[in-house]
Amino acid sequence: MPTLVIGSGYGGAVAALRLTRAGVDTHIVEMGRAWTTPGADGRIFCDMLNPDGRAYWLRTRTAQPVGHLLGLPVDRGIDRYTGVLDAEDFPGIRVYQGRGVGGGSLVNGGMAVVPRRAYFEEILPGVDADEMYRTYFPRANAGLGVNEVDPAWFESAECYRFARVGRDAARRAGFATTFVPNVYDFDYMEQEQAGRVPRSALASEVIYGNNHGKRSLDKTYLAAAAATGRLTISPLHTVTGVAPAAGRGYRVEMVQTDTSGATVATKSVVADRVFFAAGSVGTSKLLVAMKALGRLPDLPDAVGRGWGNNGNVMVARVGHVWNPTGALQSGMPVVGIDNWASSAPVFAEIAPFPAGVELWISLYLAITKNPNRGGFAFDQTTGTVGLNWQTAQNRPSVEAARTVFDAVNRKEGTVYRSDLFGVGKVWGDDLTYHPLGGCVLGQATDAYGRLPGYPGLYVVDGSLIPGSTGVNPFVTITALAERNLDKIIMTDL
Ligand code: FAE
Repeated sequence: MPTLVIGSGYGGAVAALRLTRAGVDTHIVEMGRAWTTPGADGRIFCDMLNPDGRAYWLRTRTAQPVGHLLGLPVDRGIDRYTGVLDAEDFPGIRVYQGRGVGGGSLVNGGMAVVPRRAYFEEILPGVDADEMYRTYFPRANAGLGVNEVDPAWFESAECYRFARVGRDAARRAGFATTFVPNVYDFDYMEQEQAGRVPRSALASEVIYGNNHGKRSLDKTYLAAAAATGRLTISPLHTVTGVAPAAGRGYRVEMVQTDTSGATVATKSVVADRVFFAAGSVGTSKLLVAMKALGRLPDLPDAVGRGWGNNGNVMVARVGHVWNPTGALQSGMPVVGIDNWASSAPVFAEIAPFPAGVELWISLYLAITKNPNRGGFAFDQTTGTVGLNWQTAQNRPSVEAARTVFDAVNRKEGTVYRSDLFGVGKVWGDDLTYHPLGGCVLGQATDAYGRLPGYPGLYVVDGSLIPGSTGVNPFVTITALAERNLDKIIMTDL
């Protein structure tokens, strides 16, 4: 019986590579589709200016992170389809996640950031930081194909005018800025800027997928795992239940859907080992439901707890007419404002606004140190799992971000935009790209992601991280998965 992995994002891809390389036949079950075949327009993914069904997971209307412009809603009707970006709505927050073979790597901005060591030690004190920074962060960066923008090219590239404008304003207000590595191939991007190859990052492609240039997991970890000949992937299969099987192993139940989301079959298999890699929300929802329904009754009470939004908050400033941000903007951010070493820590990426026309908008996604945490709970009446998180819990993030951007505005003589996140709404405080936690390492699991009481069940994704990493999270998720898989393969297999 093969080992089963639920989900094909960072945790799932690392598990698949390390298990198959260790000689273990591995089967990934992934609810989204395999993004390998082009649509009628010849492209696999649609761009941000012309979203269609491929953009969103089972929605009939787009749910854009920046949902307004000049106070008017910008969302539009689309076909209901198993699209690549899920905007999952909970009462206090909208959580964006990738859906498809490759998980979040299909839709994210590719920013590959190793967390500050002191903060990593603070959030995961039980993990040997020496080992992480010596072995596993470098291994993750190599496996992910991380590269850096050429600083000289950056200074002259038309597509990074917005980033230079944002950087210079931050510096004038006294803040440090830093280049941020990325998994997008910068050689390819230079060719895009020069007009020699089809454009992707420079054609408003990012959160609905990139047709070129991006080293998403299907091109890195998952491709390497497939090359072993030991990996099987079942896309458009959603796991709905996991419980001990009669005899040994675990029975895993799933539904197969078509691209309209309709069920075409229900299936169940028995696996000796199951790795939960459905992401912070997906893994937490499954485990909380299994505990509440008495299918995995001995799971620790810590399952479902310790969820956070990585302190995400978005904000934008109005630029000066004489200092344009550029009609052509790369979808991949490469500069961050680093004010972490302050009493209100902020690490803010200078984000593109790739509308294709000049808008003088400086947009930021701030990562802050928000101590508030939410939790998942099973609702007996609906039979679903909800997330207890109130928008007001994001206030510390807004306050921290305000210290930075008030200072920038003061220095520049500029103001916030209040037309992008709603009418008269300055802060994008009710959405996150970085769900973390819900099955925290060393609390809901042992020190390596094993679920106590259930030998052969493991958690391997962002749900292990207690709500915050202080930077964009996928390098941390990948490195931690590498560490845990090393241990699990050595001692359990
Ligand atoms: P994830 O990548 O979400 O993978 C989970 C997989 O499991 C998905 O493919 C799901 O479809 C699948 N799944 C869920 N439930 C089930 C089920 N029941 N049955 C079968 N399959 C299931 O999890 N992070 C960065 O570090 N840098 C960035 O620049 C960045 N930008 C982002 C931009 C956007 C728009 C978004 C949405 C995220 C961004 N992130 C970024 C966050 C990053 O993508 C995220 O932390 C990781 O993808 C999480 O990795 P996991 O392995 O935890």
